[in-house]
Amino acid sequence: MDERMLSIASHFAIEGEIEIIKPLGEGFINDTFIVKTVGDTPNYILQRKNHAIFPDVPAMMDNISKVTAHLKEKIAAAGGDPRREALTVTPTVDGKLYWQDNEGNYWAVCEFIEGSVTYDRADTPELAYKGGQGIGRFQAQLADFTEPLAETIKGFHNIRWRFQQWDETIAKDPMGRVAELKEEISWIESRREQMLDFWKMVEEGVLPMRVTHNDTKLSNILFNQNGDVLCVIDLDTCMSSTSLNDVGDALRSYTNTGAEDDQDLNRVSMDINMFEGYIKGYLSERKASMTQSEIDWLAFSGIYITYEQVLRFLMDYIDGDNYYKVRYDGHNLVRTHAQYKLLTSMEEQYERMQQIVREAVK
Ligand code: GN1
Ligand code: MG
Repeated sequence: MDERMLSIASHFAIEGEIEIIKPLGEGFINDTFIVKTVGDTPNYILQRKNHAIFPDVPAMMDNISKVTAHLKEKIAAAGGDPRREALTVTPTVDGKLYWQDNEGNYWAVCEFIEGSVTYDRADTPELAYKGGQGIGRFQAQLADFTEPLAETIKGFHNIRWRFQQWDETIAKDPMGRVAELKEEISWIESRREQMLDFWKMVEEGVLPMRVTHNDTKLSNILFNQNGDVLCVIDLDTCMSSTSLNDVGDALRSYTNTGAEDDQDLNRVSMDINMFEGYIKGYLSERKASMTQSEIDWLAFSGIYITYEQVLRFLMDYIDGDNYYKVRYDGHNLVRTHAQYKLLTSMEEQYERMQQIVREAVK
């Protein structure tokens, strides 16, 4: 086994004897490993947290620790299993939430939840319903969480801040790519005011701030063998924001008939049945505590976050692929095109989306 990985893992309060450490999954940001132990002791997830993207990893781990403690209280009170339905952070042997190696990398560990299933794509509206229920419940469980949370990534879903980064990146044009991207850039510019108008409602308090997850794509949800949501994972971006961001990001992922980086745009569109499933599942947990403004803008949230994702992929392409991990040259541009196709499909179906929300809240 990789001696270096073993030595990193040895700094954490891991029960039992380590059998193997292997890479896991395809996160775009962190490096993730599974740590298997011999016999009945738990297995673990070991992650190198991307310090370039999360400038204050200690503050991020502190957020995660507080949020999971709160979730565990709620789960226990409802008769659930706190160790399976919320993440359990495994501290270092000296009680810290992370360990820093001599190259400055930050590492963190949590328990692996056995018998859980993840999906990369939603195949049925029932799965979308369950996913919506899962995030709705997550937000509801955190509704009375009042401690301040650190902002782990500045302006994460704040389009005003994203435009500032965007304008700077376009002006710099470090790879000389701007000239050949006239059409793609016009996709962003033509919707700038509309998106700023939406964000203004967050800035002015028309849309309330809540504790949100901010990265609610399908693969960040663990399901159990019965197909119910077990646990919401990847809490790195848990902060306060509008609850609509969590719905929007989930819609971007659950409703897509193609892949996020599909090369065949004919495969990409928004499946309205998945939309309906997700919205109904979400409302089943959250309807009672939503404001009218949140309900009114629920359908638009999918458009907002998908637009933001087009901007982020395109901006990273222009910048020279420094943020997202890419598997091939031009990967971020392929992602841009695929997400733009999804955006236009949502825009075309927006009226029907609004109608579904209106009927579901009746
Ligand atoms: C990233 O961390 P991961 O791979 O779950 C990104 C999300 C994007 C997503 C696109 C911290 O998610 O915002 O929507 O890729 N996370 C961060 O798949 O930037
Ligand atoms: Mg993430």
